[in-house]
Amino acid sequence: MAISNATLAGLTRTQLLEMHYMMSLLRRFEEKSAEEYTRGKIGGFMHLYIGQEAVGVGSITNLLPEDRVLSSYREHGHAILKGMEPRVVMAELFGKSTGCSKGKGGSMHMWSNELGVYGGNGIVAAQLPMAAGLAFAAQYQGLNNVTMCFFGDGAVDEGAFHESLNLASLWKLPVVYMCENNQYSMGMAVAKAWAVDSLMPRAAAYNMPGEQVDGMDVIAVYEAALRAVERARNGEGPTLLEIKTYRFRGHSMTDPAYYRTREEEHEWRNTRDPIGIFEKRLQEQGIATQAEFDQNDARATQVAEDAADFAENSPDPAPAELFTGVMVDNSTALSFRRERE
Ligand SMILES: Cc1ncc(C[n+]2csc(CCOP(=O)(O)OP(=O)(O)O)c2C)c(N)n1
Ligand SMILES: [Mg+2]
Repeated sequence: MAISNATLAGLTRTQLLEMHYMMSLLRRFEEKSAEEYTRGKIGGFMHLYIGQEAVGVGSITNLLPEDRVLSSYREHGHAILKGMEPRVVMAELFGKSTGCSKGKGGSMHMWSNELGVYGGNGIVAAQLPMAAGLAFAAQYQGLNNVTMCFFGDGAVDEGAFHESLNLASLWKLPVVYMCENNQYSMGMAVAKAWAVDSLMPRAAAYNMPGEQVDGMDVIAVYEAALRAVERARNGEGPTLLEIKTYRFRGHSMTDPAYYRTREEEHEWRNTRDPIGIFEKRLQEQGIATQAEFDQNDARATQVAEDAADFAENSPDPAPAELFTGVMVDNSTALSFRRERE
């Protein structure tokens, strides 16, 4: 099929192919992480983003380098999309000194002040008030940056969600609240946890615009996030997006997923894969070819492999690192250690 100059949502062919590449990269990166976890190279808890790639890619594509991203523990992809090198993310997973947190944080603690990546948060909903705080600081300092905060459907029943949305709306803070509704919080189905079947009444409760979005359609996410980011940047305040998605794997690496059926999982994987849906659309509109998708996928696989090689060959943190970057007075900690030696 001849390749046209057609665009989708005002995005050029190059931009669309880049989005496809990033989705492929997140998929291959997470698959590689799972493999390394099984080999015992990665310890602790690890939560994968497989199935949810369209959410991160569609939304973070709208951000500028000075904008900020906060997320839950399912954040490897968000960090990569905000500019963190896959090598650095993988090294953090391996607990190596070349990781973004010098190997001291691991899977749930991707962080970079320079890139505007403010975690990786293990406490459900902890990132929501921090996002409001960052957005308040930006507003107070007269900066024009936007804070984008990702969280799960489980976070919306925490008090921190309500406190944050109320203040963000009251003070018209430049923040975008992105609920990745993957329909389960650990083993709890949304239908069994929410008294309402949509987040929209909660947006209305705080006088905040809200939108429900198909999270398996990267273009739909892109367009909704674009509207929300523009509102935030224009001083019109926060938006709450409920992005409907599905995680293809368990909650974490050790989840046998007894709370849902294999048929349900297969149905989503086979008919609602966000990468497959995007490829079909790009092909149908004559924007890109299977050969280009294969090329992107091969590159993504190679980058994920390279990240794992880099992590494997990186040094462990030096023992002295135990006493740096922690919230104690280092001199006290060191003298305490000397006394005990
Ligand atoms: C305040 C708090 N309560 C409970 C937990 C235990 N916990 C870890 S993940 C999780 C489920 C969260 O689900 P959701 O917000 O939907 O995110 P998802 O894992 O689906 O991405 C729970 C209850 C926690 N980490 N923090
Ligand atoms: Mg969830």
